[in-house]
Amino acid sequence: MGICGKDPPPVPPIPPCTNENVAQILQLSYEHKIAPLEKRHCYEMFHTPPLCASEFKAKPMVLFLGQYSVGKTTMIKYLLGGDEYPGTRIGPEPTTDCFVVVHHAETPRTTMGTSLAADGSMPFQSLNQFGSAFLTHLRGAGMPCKLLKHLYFIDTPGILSGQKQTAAREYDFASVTRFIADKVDMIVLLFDTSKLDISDEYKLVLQNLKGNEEKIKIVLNKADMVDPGELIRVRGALMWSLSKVIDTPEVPKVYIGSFTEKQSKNSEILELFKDDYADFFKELERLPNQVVARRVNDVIKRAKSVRVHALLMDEILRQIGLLKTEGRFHTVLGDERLRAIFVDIRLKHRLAESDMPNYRLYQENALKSYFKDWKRADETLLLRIEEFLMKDISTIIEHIPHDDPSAPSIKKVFEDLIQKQKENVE
Ligand SMILES: Nc1nc2c(ncn2[C@@H]2O[C@H](COP(=O)(O)OP(=O)(O)O)[C@@H](O)[C@H]2O)c(=O)[nH]1
Ligand SMILES: [Mg+2]
Repeated sequence: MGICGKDPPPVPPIPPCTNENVAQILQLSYEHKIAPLEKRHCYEMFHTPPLCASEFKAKPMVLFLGQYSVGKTTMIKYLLGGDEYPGTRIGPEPTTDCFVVVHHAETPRTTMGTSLAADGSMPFQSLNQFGSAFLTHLRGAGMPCKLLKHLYFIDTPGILSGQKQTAAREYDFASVTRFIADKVDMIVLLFDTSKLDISDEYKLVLQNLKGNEEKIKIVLNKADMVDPGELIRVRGALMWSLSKVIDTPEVPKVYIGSFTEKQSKNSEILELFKDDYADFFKELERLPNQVVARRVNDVIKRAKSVRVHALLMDEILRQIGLLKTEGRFHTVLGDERLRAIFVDIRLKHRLAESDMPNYRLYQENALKSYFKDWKRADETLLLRIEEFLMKDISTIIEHIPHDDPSAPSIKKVFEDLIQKQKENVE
């Protein structure tokens, strides 16, 4: 029985895992073995809302980030075979002031943020947490494009240039970006050959991509604007300034390109980028094949974090004791005690530093939370999450399919794109 009274409801039988039902088994395991612990310990208040069913089935998502006018919208248009998504605005001035989810639809249409975030068939319900100030800056753009049968593209408002202009926005741009970055499968970071400086807001956004470094693809765009010799120097300069902001063991690959049809008549330039184009397309092509593995990975990360969260809350409450007054909470959540609790839990459960939540953020959220909702751990629920991490997950990983049935179809889309490019040059 749990430490705190009633036993939780039993886990209903979960069917055996096969190559065909991995996503469904993952979802069932999450709903019955992880989500109940999240609910018990108000995980949402400290981290992110529970995963919803549509997220387990979702197609891979690609997020485009970069300063104003770096060519994000133009690049999406290019990848869609030259078709603009409904409501597209391209230009040298700040154009896209919205996050736009570009998705497949039989006929071109646009949807408001509130409808998009309410649509149970799409994986965007969790965006509701950012409230109406954000939802008015969110749109859906549907169109009948083959590539969109396999992927979602997310276009974003330009990152502000210069210093400390974030206050100009009505919502917290960096938090929204961090949240979306956690959910997506690839993050395309665009840089402009003529404007390499990384603004304060861009730095904040890059710092917020922590933990998602492996999803990042860097594109040095508008390469047609500088001469080929200069490009190498520009690429070096970009890699140098990025290495100071993004913390990765290897210097990330920088794809050089110009994803617009305007310049493709110039065969010399095309010749220069053609390997980068092909490599970049290959990365996109691989996404549907990797999507199940990535969802499994996300759920493992989340399960570990939920477990640590439960252990922390339990220890804090143990130290508070029976007299649960506001004053006691503030004492135990003060730096002296809380830091010691973090160290204790980490050592006792043999966790790495990176397994622990961000200390300051944790403390901040803890002090903002409703103390009356805090609960001690429930042994049964903790055992379930441990069973998931120690046992279930290895069976799930064993059954991750390696060949996506849609692979030939997405491959064809990119072959056509490369062919079209060649014809443009000839
Ligand atoms: N020369 C050149 N211009 C580009 C390229 N990509 C985009 N542009 C231009 O840059 C401007 C801004 O593009 P846009 O896609 O609206 O940028 P966004 O704000 O990042 O979405 C437009 O005038 C585009 O035509 C490129 O590769 N080369
Ligand atoms: Mg744009």
